[in-house]
Amino acid sequence: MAIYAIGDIQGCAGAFGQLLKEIQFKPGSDRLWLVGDLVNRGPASLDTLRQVRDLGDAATTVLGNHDLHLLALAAGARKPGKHDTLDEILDAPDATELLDWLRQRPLAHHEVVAGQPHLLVHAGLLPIWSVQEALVHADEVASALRAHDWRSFFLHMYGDEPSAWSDELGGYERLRVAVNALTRLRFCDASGVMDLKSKEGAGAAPPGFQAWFDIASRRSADTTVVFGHWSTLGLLLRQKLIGLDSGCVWGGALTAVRLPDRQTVQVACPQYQRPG
Ligand SMILES: [Mn+2]
Repeated sequence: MAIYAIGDIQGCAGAFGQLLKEIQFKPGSDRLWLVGDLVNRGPASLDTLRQVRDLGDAATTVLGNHDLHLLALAAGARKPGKHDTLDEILDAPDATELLDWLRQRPLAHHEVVAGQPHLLVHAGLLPIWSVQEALVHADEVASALRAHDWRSFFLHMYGDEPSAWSDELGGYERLRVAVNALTRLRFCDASGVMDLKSKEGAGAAPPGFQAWFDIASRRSADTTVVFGHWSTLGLLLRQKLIGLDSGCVWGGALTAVRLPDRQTVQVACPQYQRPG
C-alpha cells in the first residue's frame, strides 16, 4: 500500500490520468491524497471530478478555493468569472450527485503515515493554530457546507475581513477567516494577519509578511503539512512541508509525492497555457 499526494489538478484530467499511469497507481491497494482545486481553468473539470469521485475511498481530497467557487456558483451565490471552465459541470446530467459529493469533502485531513503525523490542507494554516485547532475549525466549515441551508453560507463566505483569527469570532466571520486560511492563505505576519492579495513567490512577500510556513512561532511545525494552491512557489520539499502546486494548469507540471519516502514523479503539462 502506497499513499501518493498529488497537487492541484484544476481540470487537467489528461495530466492526472497520465500521472496515475506513471506511478502505477493501484486503486485496490494504493491511496491518493489530493490537495484540492480539482476543477477550474483547465479543459476537463467534469471528467476530473467524475474520476476522483469514482475512486471512492482510494482518494482523500480536501476542498480548495476553486472547488468552493464551483459550489458557490451552484448555490447561485456567485457569478462565473471570465476564465471559469465550470459550465460543463453545472450543466451535466449528474451535476447534483457530483456537487453533493464535492460539498461533503473535508477542508483538512489528519493521518499518521508511517509513524509521522501528516496534515493535508489546500492552502495553509495560521501560525496561532495548533493542528488540533485547525482540524476543529475545518470541521466547523465542513458542517456549514453539509447543513440544509448550505447555500446561504456562500452568500457570506466571500471577503478578506476579518484578516486575522480570534477565538472570539462567531457566525459567518469565524467561518470566513477559517475558509480564507485553509483555502487561500499564502502570506501572513507573526500575529496571523493574512495578506490575501499577493500571489507572488515566497521571496516576494509584502512588507511585514512572510510565507505562512516560515512564521517561526507556527504551532503546527511538528506535523508534516501537505498543501497546494501556490503555483508561483512550485514544488516545495522541506523536512515537515510538502508544497505540491507545480502549476500544471499554467503549463508547468502535475506532481505526485509518495508518502513518507517522498519519491517524486512529475508529468510536464505544456499543453495547458494561461488563457489570453
Ligand atoms: Mn487554490
